[in-house]
Amino acid sequence: YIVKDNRYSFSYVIKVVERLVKNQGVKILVAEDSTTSRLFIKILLKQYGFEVLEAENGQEALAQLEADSDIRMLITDYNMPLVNGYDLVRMLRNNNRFQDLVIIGLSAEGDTSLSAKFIKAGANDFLRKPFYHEEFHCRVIHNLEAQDMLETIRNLANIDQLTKLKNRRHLFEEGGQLFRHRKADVSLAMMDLDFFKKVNDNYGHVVGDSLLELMGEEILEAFPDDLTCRFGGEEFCVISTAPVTEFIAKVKDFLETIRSKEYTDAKLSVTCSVGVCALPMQTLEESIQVADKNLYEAKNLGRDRVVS
Ligand code: GH3
Ligand code: MG
Ligand code: MG
Ligand code: MG
Ligand code: MG
Repeated sequence: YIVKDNRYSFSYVIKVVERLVKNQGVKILVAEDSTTSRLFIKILLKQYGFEVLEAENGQEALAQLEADSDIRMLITDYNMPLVNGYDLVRMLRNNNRFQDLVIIGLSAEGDTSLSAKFIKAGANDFLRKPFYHEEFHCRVIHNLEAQDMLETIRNLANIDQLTKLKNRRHLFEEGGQLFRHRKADVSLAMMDLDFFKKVNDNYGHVVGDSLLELMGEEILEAFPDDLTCRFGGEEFCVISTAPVTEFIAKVKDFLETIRSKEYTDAKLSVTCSVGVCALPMQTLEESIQVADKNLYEAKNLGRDRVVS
């Protein structure tokens, strides 16, 4: 399949081989009622290294997508019994869970308005049957690559590269939403490592950075269900929708955990001071202000504690 066509340049062949490796284990669902058409698409996708799942109609496809969140792409025919491809795409795009699913619509020649229908409903791309293998391959790959790039960009925009926690930009976006659409408790903790400057002064910035990285891991582990961010420097912010007392208990457990361990090759001891805003505030900004005031007090009272 790769070398058969001598129009391909060497660098293109290399790219295809890399892609074959990358495609291993990537799941694609093919929704198509025609058995021959489904088999044909399946064979092509398998040649490219993909794992292929099949559905005979839109209803079956929806059930499979709901049961398996690892499915990256849906290739769907238009005319199918029970639920057609267009209605399937509309249902999927109305559900937040399926926003990142890559969708390619398919339909037989003659249905000229269907491509517009599919794309308007939220499909990423469209192919008319019958199609050339090369075009099919390119569209599948290009759409997956675009999705990968989007994912990379999203991560770069929202994640702090050192600690792997969410960054400040994401905090204000997501945290702001949490406050605006709040149903019950929203608590916020501002955390600041104690005497962190000494770590840098005594052991250097590289060790300081490693310690921050490890603190990121500890915070992710201690607050798996909460919004965990690096606010800046050695300050972190956690926003939780758990009941306030439960949240404060978790913060205390976190302080106990880091207090009892040694970090990096330098076997560093580290503690942290925390200010919690447990009041039902209207906005994220107000909540941060209260938490900051409590953090300041925690520092003044001798550090390594929570003030709420
Ligand atoms: P306190 O207990 O009052 O919070 O003392 P502190 O030394 O932690 O407080 P201060 O805010 O004065 O110092 C924080 C230090 O954190 C200053 C800065 O050198 C260090 N820091 C901030 N960001 C980074 C980083 O990304 N890497 C490293 N290595 N150090 C950082
Ligand atoms: Mg059909
Ligand atoms: Mg600080
Ligand atoms: Mg300080
Ligand atoms: Mg500090």
